[in-house]
Amino acid sequence: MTSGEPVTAADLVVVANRLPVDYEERPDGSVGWKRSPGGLVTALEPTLRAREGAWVGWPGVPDVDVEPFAQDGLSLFPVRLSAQEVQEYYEGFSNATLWPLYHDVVAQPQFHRHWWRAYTAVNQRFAEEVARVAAHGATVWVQDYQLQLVPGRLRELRPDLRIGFFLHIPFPPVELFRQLPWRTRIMEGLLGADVIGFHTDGGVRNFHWLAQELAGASPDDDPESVHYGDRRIRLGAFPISIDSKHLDEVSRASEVVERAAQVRRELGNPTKIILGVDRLDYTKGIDVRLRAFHELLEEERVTVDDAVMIQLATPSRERVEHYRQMRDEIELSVGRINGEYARVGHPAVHYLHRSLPREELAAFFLAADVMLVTPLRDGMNLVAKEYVACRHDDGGVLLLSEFTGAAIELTSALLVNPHDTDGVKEALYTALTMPPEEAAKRMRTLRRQVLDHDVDRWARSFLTALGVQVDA
Ligand code: GDG
Repeated sequence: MTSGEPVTAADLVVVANRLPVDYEERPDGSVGWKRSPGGLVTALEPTLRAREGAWVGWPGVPDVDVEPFAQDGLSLFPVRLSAQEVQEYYEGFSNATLWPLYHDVVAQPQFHRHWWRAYTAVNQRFAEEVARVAAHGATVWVQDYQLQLVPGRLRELRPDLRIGFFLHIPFPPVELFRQLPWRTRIMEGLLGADVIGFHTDGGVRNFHWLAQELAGASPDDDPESVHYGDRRIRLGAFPISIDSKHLDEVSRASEVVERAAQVRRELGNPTKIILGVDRLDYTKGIDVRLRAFHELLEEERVTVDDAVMIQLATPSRERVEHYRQMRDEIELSVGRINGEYARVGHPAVHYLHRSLPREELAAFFLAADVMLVTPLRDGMNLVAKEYVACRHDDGGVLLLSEFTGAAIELTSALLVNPHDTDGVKEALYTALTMPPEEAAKRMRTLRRQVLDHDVDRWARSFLTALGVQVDA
């Protein structure tokens, strides 16, 4: 137990690397908070507000001391990180060690002891802050790979808490995880939780094996549980989703429908619009789809009058070296394709390296005849689900990598192996030439899945497993 009584009556505490708001220093010198409306906030907000909810996280800017504050009935507790910690714990260990390792080593993970030390120190700080704010017997829900040591540290500080952990990225195959010099410490950290959630059964299986192999956990009659010390820990697949009904409504708004038609006109009314929307990340396989499109143009199976491609790439992790390199490579490919196949006023690939407002994104989804989602590895991939939610007209074809969590649910998409360039190319051609009746049939099936399984259902099922009473 930490010294002293908890400073709040918070009985449900979410812990994530980032707060749901970003600290902002404006050009005129004033400071304030900007909402960063991720799916997680949307999913958890109602439950957090209905209870005495709190959120612990980093405000997104280094070296600022911010007092806890309340916003719309939710208590926010900022955790301070120095610029060096951001570099070593966040950009280093989280994004240049764990991220590539957990995504099947699609880039080489870097192992540095000083990054690990920063990761442990920051995880300890998060755990201490939660221990300070959580009410006696409260439920704590820890999010994602940046905070895997928090459950263990927190249990030492506050054995009275009920602790859940959810991993938003894949939990890797056994042989890959075993490369990590600090593998046992990570497993012990995670095993501090009462419920550990993954997107897929594959993650559960990998974890189940490693918990026994590395941390000495023992199996239970239930294949989704392990025993560790005197506790029984529940493991489970909880595939995350989106606010499907809301997005469906957004995409039906007349401004969005009109904007989608305008996008098509602005592109010169091509027969087909092909779309990719991603954070600019080497796991997303943006190069894979550019190659497939390039080859179809080369083979003269499509022309720029038949099909144009739009690639929206949201800037991401620009200080990490792998990301800088990949951006250069993608921009080189786009330049090359346009150099060879564009006509003046008619680029083959329209490439935007920026973030767009949600309504604009919905209009692009609605305009796109073919949506390309080709990650080499992805925990879930929400973009695929967002595309489906926007197609209230049952139009459009989703081409989806088998290596996404989403592929397990969205089986009526055209599933592809992103490592197989010929396969992706043929699937893209199939998508471009698919009879509308077949496309609509597939889309109707996809929509049933996405509309029934929304993010609210995800949050409820996890919290119920954790023993939280969730109102109907
Ligand atoms: C991680 C896991 C898992 C993108 N561009 C813009 C924009 N976006 C939004 C999308 C979508 C989100 O960003 C990206 O979510 P993803 O799921 O596709 O990917 P990650 O960021 O890698 O997320 C992933 C997820 O966590 C949840 O557990 O699915 O596997 O890697 O919502 O729409 N949003 C706006 N403008 C843009 O330009 N407004």
